[in-house]
Amino acid sequence: MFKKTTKLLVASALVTTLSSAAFAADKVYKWKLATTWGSTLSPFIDAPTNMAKLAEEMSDGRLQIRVDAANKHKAPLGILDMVKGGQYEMGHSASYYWKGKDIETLPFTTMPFGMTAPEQYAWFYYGGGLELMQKAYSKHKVLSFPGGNSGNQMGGWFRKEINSLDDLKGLKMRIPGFAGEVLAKLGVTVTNIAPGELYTSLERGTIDALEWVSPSMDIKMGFHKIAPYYYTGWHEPATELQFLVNERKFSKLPKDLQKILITAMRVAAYDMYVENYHMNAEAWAQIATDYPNVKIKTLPENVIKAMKKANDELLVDMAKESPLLKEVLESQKAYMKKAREWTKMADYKYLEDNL
Ligand code: PYR
Repeated sequence: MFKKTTKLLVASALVTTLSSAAFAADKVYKWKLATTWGSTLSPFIDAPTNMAKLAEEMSDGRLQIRVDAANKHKAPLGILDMVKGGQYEMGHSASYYWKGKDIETLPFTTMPFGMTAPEQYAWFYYGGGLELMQKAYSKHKVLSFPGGNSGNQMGGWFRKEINSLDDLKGLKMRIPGFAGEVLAKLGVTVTNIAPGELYTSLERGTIDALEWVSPSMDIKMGFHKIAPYYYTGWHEPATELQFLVNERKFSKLPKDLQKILITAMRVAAYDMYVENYHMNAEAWAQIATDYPNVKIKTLPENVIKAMKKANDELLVDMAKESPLLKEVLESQKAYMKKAREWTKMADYKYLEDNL
């Protein structure tokens, strides 16, 4: 009798364990992601959209992520707050947009005169950058992952030519991130404006100049119709977007779905970088054929020199703000020094010899 009861108990415990395992494997997680980008803002919007599609396919429908574009949630620059607060499980944006709230998150997008995209990706994945980014976001109980890179950006659209440092004084320009700090030090009135309002702000004269991305995304915005001077880049050599994930929600996902999510983010990020390169090549060719009035310019040497000096001074100040910032800036500097020697030998020398 005792034996029979024990057997029954064991059998029923087994059934319970198996059915709860089956239940866990069947459970569908329905998440939401808020992004800074409008629903047609390719290729930025493609990174979260493709990531969600991949995650759903790889999980056989167990992880479903709805992507809400800025037109839906109406808070394009409030992504960190919404993920931190748990209204959204995930976000997709650019870390430097919340430099006013948490300066420690600024360096993970891009830095003026800093690393190029391949250098920065190497730093993120193999040079300790990803760990430092998680450290910076841990106080918000948010995880952060690379979310796609624009590569080297153009310096922006100006209504008037910049011939001297005096031309910068009093200029009103939309430019986010550390580059905004550099220009502010040289007398520019700097502001950040969400992508959806850029054209109107320039058209109405709220700003005199702006930088957005590069031909891939700029031409469709129509800036060339109202600001003919298109400057070459110095300020954003490798703009990395970020996926943000609410840490508590992530910890509740089964291990396999966590792995699927991380893989989907990494694949989608890489794909956006490549897609943007392709779109740039097409749009750059289009400028030559369709928009001959666009005037491609480079800032005068003395202006670039002054920007570099301001940048170096501001980096010294920034490193004093917190031990973590000091660690991040030192890590970026050391990594760039090492990687740049190879970039010069590989890409630069190749182009020099074969152009
Ligand atoms: C910008 O806001 O300017 C970006 O490049 C993301």
